[in-house]
Amino acid sequence: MGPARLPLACIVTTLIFVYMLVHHGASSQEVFPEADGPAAENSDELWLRSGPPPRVVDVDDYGAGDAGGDHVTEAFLEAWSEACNSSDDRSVFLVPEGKAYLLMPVIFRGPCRAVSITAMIKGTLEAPSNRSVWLDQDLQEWITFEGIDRLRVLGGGTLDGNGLQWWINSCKLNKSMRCVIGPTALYFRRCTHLVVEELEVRDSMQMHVAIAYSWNVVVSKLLITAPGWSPNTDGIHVSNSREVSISKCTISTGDDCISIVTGSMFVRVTSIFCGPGHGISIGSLGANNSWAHVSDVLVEKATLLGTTNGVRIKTWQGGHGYAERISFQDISMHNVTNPIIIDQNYCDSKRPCHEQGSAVAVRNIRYRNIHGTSASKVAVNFICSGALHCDGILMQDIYLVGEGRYATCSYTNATVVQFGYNFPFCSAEM
Ligand SMILES: *[C@@H]1O[C@H](CO)[C@@H](O)[C@H](O)[C@H]1NC(C)=O
Ligand SMILES: *[C@@H]1O[C@H](CO)[C@@H](O)[C@H](O)[C@H]1NC(C)=O
Ligand SMILES: *[C@@H]1O[C@H](CO)[C@@H](O)[C@H](O)[C@H]1NC(C)=O
Ligand SMILES: *[C@@H]1O[C@H](CO)[C@@H](O)[C@H](O)[C@H]1NC(C)=O
Ligand SMILES: *[C@@H]1O[C@H](CO)[C@@H](O)[C@H](O)[C@H]1NC(C)=O
Ligand SMILES: CC(=O)N[C@H]1CO[C@H](CO)[C@@H](O)[C@@H]1O
Repeated sequence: MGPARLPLACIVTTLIFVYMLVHHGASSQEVFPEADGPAAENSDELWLRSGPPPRVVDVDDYGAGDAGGDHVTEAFLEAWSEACNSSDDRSVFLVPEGKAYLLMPVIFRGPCRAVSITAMIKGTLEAPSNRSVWLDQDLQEWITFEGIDRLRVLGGGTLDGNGLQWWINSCKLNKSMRCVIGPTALYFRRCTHLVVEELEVRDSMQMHVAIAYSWNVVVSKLLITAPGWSPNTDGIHVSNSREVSISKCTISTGDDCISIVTGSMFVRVTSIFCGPGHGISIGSLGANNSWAHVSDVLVEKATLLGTTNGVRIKTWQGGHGYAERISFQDISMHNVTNPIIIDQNYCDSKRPCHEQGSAVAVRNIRYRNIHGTSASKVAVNFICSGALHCDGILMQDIYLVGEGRYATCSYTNATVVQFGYNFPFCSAEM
């Protein structure tokens, strides 16, 4: 950049800054209207109001406690049917404390007659370890809640996916194995006004918690754990859902702590501890030339420890659509390999991905107050597509140092605007 163009660049920079301040400052309330307080308050109002006590349906009353094998699952389904279609406004589906139940793949379906249902899981649910249970029937979920309005799932209990057999037979770890999709431990599909809180989900076969085609969702205080080497064990996976709030979760797995993929809008992620794992990801998006979109995501107050990525946006070449208005702020990184990364050339297939003429657009991405240590030299890395450059990346008050060496910023095909004190500083492309 020549000296004559420098003042112009400063003016442009300042204008963009003022624009973004006004834009973000004014809109943060509007942008995330339901995701935080309001949803929870409305729900509590409904559930905690005085009136007749809720109908409590205990799975042990249907023989779950002393049955074996498939009978446990039948008992759970009978109890669910009773709770779901209770003529009382409120019902509780209870899994009592101090017991473990071996539960086969099961779908708890709505719509329900009860106005609101609380699935109170106090005991432990164990998944069968034999993979044939899923593979023989081509199933990809363990416990699913589907098509339910005003469901709360909570209680302090544990869901144990017993995933070891899936991990050691994964084609990711052993190239001679056939690639199969493993089940998700806890799946929510087409749920509205959903609350999921205070549960432990561990050792899932593949993803731990998935939220799909849902609206107005509050997830909090989950403890999600699996070994750092377990393949594809994402913590919380959000797709095709809007107004989702995820807060106060501790996630240690072998893949993304949180992944947010296509069809997701107005997602707020607050106070997350992540590590080990692959960090907090938007994407991947645009695989197989697909159209994808994610917008209005806020990730704030996260701590990442020893993860392979910190905050990441990943898109495949050849895709279409966009990832836009995404903010990452107040994040602390400790020994993270790629603390800040956008990768528009993401490729997770056995065959190499060749260059293509289209890309998922990545624009209006903000990084603010992110500090800590990088395990690799390149702490900030924007690998953008020649087909469609990353547009409107704002960096403000970034401070990332290497473990015992300098950290750098590297970017290609991106427009980066920097404010405040930034280290490493991203200098223009040579
Ligand atoms: C609730 O009742 C409806 C109507 O009888 C029925 O179709 C539905 O399957 C029931 N739901 C459950 C979970 O039993
Ligand atoms: C798993 O289940 C299949 C089919 O039910 C059975 O043939 C196989 O022996 C079981 N494997 C183990 C390790 O129990
Ligand atoms: C990979 O799988 C093959 C059989 O499919 C097995 O013989 C081999 O020991 C496995 N390798 C490792 C490293 O586990
Ligand atoms: C892309 O399509 C191929 C062939 O249909 C399929 O095998 C592969 O799993 C797909 N990849 C993704 C990431 O969906
Ligand atoms: C940092 O991470 C690297 C690789 O992820 C690891 O080898 C190293 O031991 C870690 N350092 C500390 C101080 O934890
Ligand atoms: C470094 C790099 O990959 N730069 C690419 C940016 O995009 C243009 C096309 O717009 C390519 O020609 C460059 O190679």
